[in-house]
Amino acid sequence: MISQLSLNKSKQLSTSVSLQTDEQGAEYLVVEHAKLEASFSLFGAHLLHFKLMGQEPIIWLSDNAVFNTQNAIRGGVPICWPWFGPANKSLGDNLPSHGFARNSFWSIGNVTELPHNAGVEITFLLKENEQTLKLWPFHFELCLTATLTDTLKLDLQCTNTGKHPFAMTAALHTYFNISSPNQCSIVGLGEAYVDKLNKNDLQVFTGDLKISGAIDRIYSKAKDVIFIEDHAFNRRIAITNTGNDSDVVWTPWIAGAKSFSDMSDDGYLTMVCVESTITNTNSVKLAPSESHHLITDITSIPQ
Ligand code: TA6
Repeated sequence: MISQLSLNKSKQLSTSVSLQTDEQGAEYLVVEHAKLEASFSLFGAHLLHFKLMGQEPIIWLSDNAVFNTQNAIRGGVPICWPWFGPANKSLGDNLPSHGFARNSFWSIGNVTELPHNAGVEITFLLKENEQTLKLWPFHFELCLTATLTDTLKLDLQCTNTGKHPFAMTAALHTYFNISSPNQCSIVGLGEAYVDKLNKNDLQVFTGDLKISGAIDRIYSKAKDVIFIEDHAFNRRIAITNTGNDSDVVWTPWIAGAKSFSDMSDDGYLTMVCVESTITNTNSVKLAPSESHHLITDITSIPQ
């Protein structure tokens, strides 16, 4: 399933879900179900793999991904929280890009086999600890609920468990597996975007997005479903994002792929990120005991 890893089963958690460990003792959840296969790293509650039987994987993972439980894993669905992109300078220097959730050890909440053999639902939990409090002085609980059926739904619930309000930005930073850029287009994006590769200029956008070069764009939230149309894989991937204020599209393209040691030089040819994001610091402010859900719901529709 994950060729980059050599795993040993340590515990069967349910009919289709097992806890496995790699040679360094890092823990993974592996799902082997009649309808689907999937895997997660508990480091980051990071979905690494999702594939429906009879289809190409929906989620992309770098051939050169590093599993050292220190750096974020390249590919899958990194959970970027409590900030998206670089940290606010007021928090200090040398803070990790995209927050600390993807570089933290999460615990397993519940593992549930769904009725009628429909799939599985797994929850992962993270709360503040000594390391997170050094980076970000707030008490919180994160609960990622992964519902794996013939669709993939990731729901990140963020709860303020402290006595002080906090603002957050975030991303479910999904790397999608595609046949090749010239066989794909992205349809249904918002009508304006900030172009991070062009002085953060605000651009008006209509029509389908072709993938023919580096892209790093923060789109206004889509009005409805976003589709990745993949003519060579004969499928449309339908992406419904909720609780987000924007959708980000990113591909590093040739130069970017070359710059990442954890991505092969041609890795850009089989991936594109379409992310469910909260990028405006004014969008989500949680008072004590308040919660927010950031969700991405992904379906593959054969054509
Ligand atoms: O979501 C797009 C982005 O913010 C890009 O600017 C690029 O930095 C990408 O995320 C990957 O970030 P990472 O820290 O995972 O290398």
